[in-house]
Amino acid sequence: MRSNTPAVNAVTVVVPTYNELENIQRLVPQLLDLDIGRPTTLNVCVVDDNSPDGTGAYADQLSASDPRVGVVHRPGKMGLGTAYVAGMRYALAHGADAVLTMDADFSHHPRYIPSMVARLPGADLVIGSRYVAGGQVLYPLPRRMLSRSANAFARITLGLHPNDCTAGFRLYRRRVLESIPLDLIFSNGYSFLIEMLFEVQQRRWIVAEVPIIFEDRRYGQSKISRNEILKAVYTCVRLTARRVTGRHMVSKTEFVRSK
Ligand SMILES: Nc1nc2c(ncn2[C@@H]2O[C@H](COP(=O)(O)OP(=O)(O)OP(=O)(O)O)[C@@H](O)[C@H]2O)c(=O)[nH]1
Ligand SMILES: [Mg+2]
Repeated sequence: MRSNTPAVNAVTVVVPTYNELENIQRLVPQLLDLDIGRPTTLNVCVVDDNSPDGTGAYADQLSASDPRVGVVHRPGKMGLGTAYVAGMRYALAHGADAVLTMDADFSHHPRYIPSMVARLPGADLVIGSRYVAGGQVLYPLPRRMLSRSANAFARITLGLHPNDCTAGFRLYRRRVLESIPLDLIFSNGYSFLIEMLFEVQQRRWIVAEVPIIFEDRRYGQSKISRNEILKAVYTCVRLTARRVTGRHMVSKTEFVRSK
């Protein structure tokens, strides 16, 4: 287990978006109004994939009126996993000590962010967790069952310890992201979350969970496809093979360093 846990001064919230105009109009102002405990500052990075509904253009307006808001534009819908990576890279390049990822649709409510930041001392990754005491999922039953099964499958096949392994509501310390060669993550969609957690656990970073109540989106449409289930299974199989063979991802820079 790794131990020393310095205080964080700057948190960047990464919000991937695809057609989330109604949500982003509400979410970003709420994020900027949050009190996450002085002297920690909060910045926002919207990663938009050229949303036809104008989410990206709206995010640009927010950015022009408040320097705490940044926008990463990508030319088309390229998947949630690479959107997270683009946002993480932006945040690290702009001096973030910690990076929080969340959905735009209020399933991850900003009200939980202060408790996630407060949990960071003593942890390297904090998960906004649906599956610890006090957590809950307010989805219709079939979606709840799907979510539970995906989570159980990932935990069992990969030996992951956290209760909620598929949550996108996460707060990573900078050093955690710097320890993982993000360019070598192979999962692009929602299974990116499973692969990232696997890499975090492999490196023995300390993971904490704080309970959240996950609500269904009120505005806009879901982007998750049936394909994501197959992709998650593929991710688990590929990572299991890596576990069994004892081969871990090594980036070119790590390789050079270790020679
Ligand atoms: N930039 C980018 N964002 C994406 C992409 N796919 C999904 N998102 C965003 O990722 C977040 C999660 O997507 P959702 O469609 O809410 O997925 P979900 O929460 O599993 O599904 P719902 O239950 O319908 O909400 C949202 O903020 C989306 O706008 C993508 O390809 N690119
Ligand atoms: Mg959602």
